[in-house]
Order: sequence, then structure tokens, then C-alpha cells
Amino acid sequence: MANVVVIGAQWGDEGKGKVVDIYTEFADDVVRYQGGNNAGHTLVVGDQKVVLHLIPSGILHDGKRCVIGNGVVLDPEVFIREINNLKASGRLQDDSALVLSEALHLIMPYHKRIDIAREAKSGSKKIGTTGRGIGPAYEDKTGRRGIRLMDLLDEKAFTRKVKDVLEEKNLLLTQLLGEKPFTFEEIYNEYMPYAEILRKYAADTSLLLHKEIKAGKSLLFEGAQGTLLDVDHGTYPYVTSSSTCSGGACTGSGVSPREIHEVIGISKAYATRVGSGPFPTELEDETGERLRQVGGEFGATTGRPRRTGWWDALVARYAVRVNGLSGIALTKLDVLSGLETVKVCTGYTYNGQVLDEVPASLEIMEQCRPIYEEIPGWTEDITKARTMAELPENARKYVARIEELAGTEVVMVSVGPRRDETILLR
Ligand code: 2SA
Ligand code: GDP
Ligand code: MG
Repeated sequence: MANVVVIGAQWGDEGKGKVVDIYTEFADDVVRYQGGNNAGHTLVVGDQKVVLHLIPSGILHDGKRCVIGNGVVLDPEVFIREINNLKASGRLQDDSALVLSEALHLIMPYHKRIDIAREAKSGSKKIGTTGRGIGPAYEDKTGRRGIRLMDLLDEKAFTRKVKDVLEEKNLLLTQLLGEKPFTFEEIYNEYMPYAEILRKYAADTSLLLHKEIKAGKSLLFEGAQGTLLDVDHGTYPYVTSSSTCSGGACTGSGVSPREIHEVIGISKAYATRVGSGPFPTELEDETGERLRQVGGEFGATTGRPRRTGWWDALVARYAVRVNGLSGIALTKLDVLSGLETVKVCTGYTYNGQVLDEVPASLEIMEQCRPIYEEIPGWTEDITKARTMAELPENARKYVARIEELAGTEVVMVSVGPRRDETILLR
């Protein structure tokens, strides 16, 4: 019985989907607590590839409950599409396996239009968002004008609240962004039918999780995106709008920090980033292209090619610190097979100085240059290794060096996309 938070220790897409899938075996409830359908997990179950954006991957396991907490922003259209797809493939036969917080905020049609229009207008200052309306939905949440699931379930409240915000949204859309406005009727006609589908999934999920804990059940918190994309701790403003770090698991679910026992960070054996923002170890050469092709580094949501680079110890130590990582799951080690040498970044140079911590200032981080240590590579295919002893010596040395530089234990090494292509160390 342990409650575990799994988070991305870099810029997202570390392979959280696969690792969460493995940990799900030991959990009773899987909880998402931040983000929305900007996330994308690709899972390989048997020979089938499953991509999920909103619903926790725990839904692929029988007997697990999946909870979407208050900290998530939910696009009802996408949610309904995911449940329909799951049902069509014979899953989610029991609707009580999926629960939505009635306090979560909804992504509204104007959020998506604003997100896309702002990005189109921002030229070189583009954040590179996923265009799913995530930022504008969180703005309304903190601005106290969001529409929550409980509002959608109460026709009068929904009507009043949407009418209240629409005037301002339409001014923004038409006057500043040069876009079409929305009529109240078009939103009402689209969203009211959603209410009837969503009603059976809605509950007070903080209370439900509290009761699960009291009953001795184990919870698994599934993070989306990664530490450096956190709105507080990431490379602001090149971040997403939610709390992707471990602290977000508590605020985004209504579970107390005293109930969390483990925090596992997922770190890829190299690094990737989607969208704009500083990335000191980025490779814009053949090696970077090789990592992208061999690692299949293309966004699960938008299909965008991901930027690629070497593993960065400063980023790892930062993730250990702000999340309180009790262990690291190192993924995609197999992607490095065949490289003559592998590099890890052990420091940055900035203005003639050596830095050994991620700088708080974006302007400084943008000018940082990496200091590398070279480690000899290996040529063997490692996807069949199930113990450390089965790895080539240089791959073992690489993992040991990462453990040393990050300052926390490596608890799992992933050597392929499949569930069984894993070395479990704890
Ligand atoms: P947004 O849409 O407001 O959250 O975008 C803000 C920044 O956050 C980044 N971001 C992501 N980075 C990596 N992976 C993400 N999810 C998808 C996936 C990515 C995709 O899991 O594969 O398919 O494009 C994700 N979501 C948001 C984004 O690139 C912006 O830099
Ligand atoms: P997430 O957002 O962190 O869940 O990651 P994504 O699903 O967006 O991207 C990770 C991709 O890497 C997926 O296509 C996985 O199937 C794949 N993957 C996960 N672990 C491994 C691994 O150890 N080796 C290889 N080659 N692929 C992996
Ligand atoms: Mg992803």
C-alpha cells in the first residue's frame, strides 16, 4: 500500500505512459491531476498501439478506477471521443471505472479559438502550444470566470455563467484577434448534450480518494508534460499553464501531501522538447536527427517533430529537488545503441562562469552553453536485457553515471516501448 506520483523529469514525453502502465499493476486508482488533452501517451499493449490524451492509461487494465481530478482542464468533445473509442474496442464496459471531478474546469470553444489565434499572431514570440485551449482555460480558472463541470450539470448556472463571460470573449476575439465571435446558442447547443453524457461520471473525487485511502487502497498519480514545463518551476513563459511538478498532484486532486509516499521521475536517456524555449543541450546536427528518427520523436498530440539533445544532469538534479524524487525511471536507453560515444551535460558556461544549477532567469538559460562529459557507447541491441547484468558494460556505466550525477537511485531502466522491455531494479 503506497501512494505514488509519477512525473516527467524533463520537458515531457519521457515515456510516462509506459512507466505509469507498469506501476498501475500495483495501484487501485489512477489519478490525473493537471493538464488536459495537450498530453499524449503512447502505449504498446500486446501488438496494439493505444494513444490516450485525457483518460489515464489505467483504463486499459481491468479492475482499476481512473480519476480525472479537479486540476485537469477537460475538453468534453475529446473526452467523449476517447470513451467512445475505448468502448468500441471492448474496454470501459463498466462506467464506474471512470470518475470526473465535478470541480474540474471545462475547455470551452472560445478557449481553443483564442489559443490558436494568439499563437498565429505572436510571430517569433510563439510558445508553440498544442492549440488545445489549455492556456486560456487556466487563465479563466485563476481569473475566477471558468466554467466547471458542476456548472454544465446545472443548466441555469451554465446559461448564466456562459452569458456573463461571452461578451468579453467576443470582444477579444473580434477586436484584438480578428476572429469570429460565438453566439450563446451555438455554445449551448453544443454543450448541453455533453451534460447528459458526462453526468454519470461526475463526483466529488477528493472525497472519493480520501475514502479509498482510508480503505487501504493505493493511488497512482499520473503526471502530464514535465518539470521544465511547470508554470511555476519551468522555463517561463515557455511552459504549459499547469503545475506539472509533484506538488500539483495534491492541489489537483484534493489529496493531502501527507498521503504521498513516493515520487518517481521519468527521465529519457537523452532529452527532447516540443515547442519554443531554452534547451541548452539541443543538437541541431546529424546526431540530433538520428535520435529523432530512432527514438520516434514526434508529438503524440500534434505529430510535431520534437527537438532532441543530450541528457542534462542540471535538469535532472533540478527535477530531483523541486519534485522530491525518490527514484528515477530511465527510459529509451535502447535508442542510444550504436553511437560511438554518448555525451552527458555536467554544467553550463555562462559569461565565462561555470554554472552547476539550472538558472532561474530565462535570459541566462538561453545563453548557457553545455559542458559535456563523454562516455564510450555500445553497439549491441539491448532490447532483450531484463537485468543490469545483461546490459553491455558501457551501457551499465552510463546508467551508473546518470545515477551519480542526478543524486538519486535509478529504479527502472526501459529498453523498448513494450511493457516487458524493462529492467526493474526495485
Ligand atoms: P500548451 O498547449 O499550452 O500546454 O503548450 C505550452 C507548452 O507546453 C508544451 N507541451 C508539451 N510538450 C511536450 N509534450 C506535450 N504533449 C504532447 C505529447 C505533445 C504534442 O505528449 O506528445 O503532441 O505536440 C506537451 N503539451 C504541451 C508545448 O509544446 C508548449 O511548449
Ligand atoms: P509520455 O508523454 O511521457 O507518455 O511519452 P510519449 O508517449 O509522448 O512518448 C514516448 C514514446 O516512446 C512512446 O512512443 C513510447 O511507446 C516510446 N517508448 C517508451 N519507452 C521506450 C523505450 O524504453 N524505448 C523505446 N524505443 N521507446 C520507448
Ligand atoms: Mg507525450
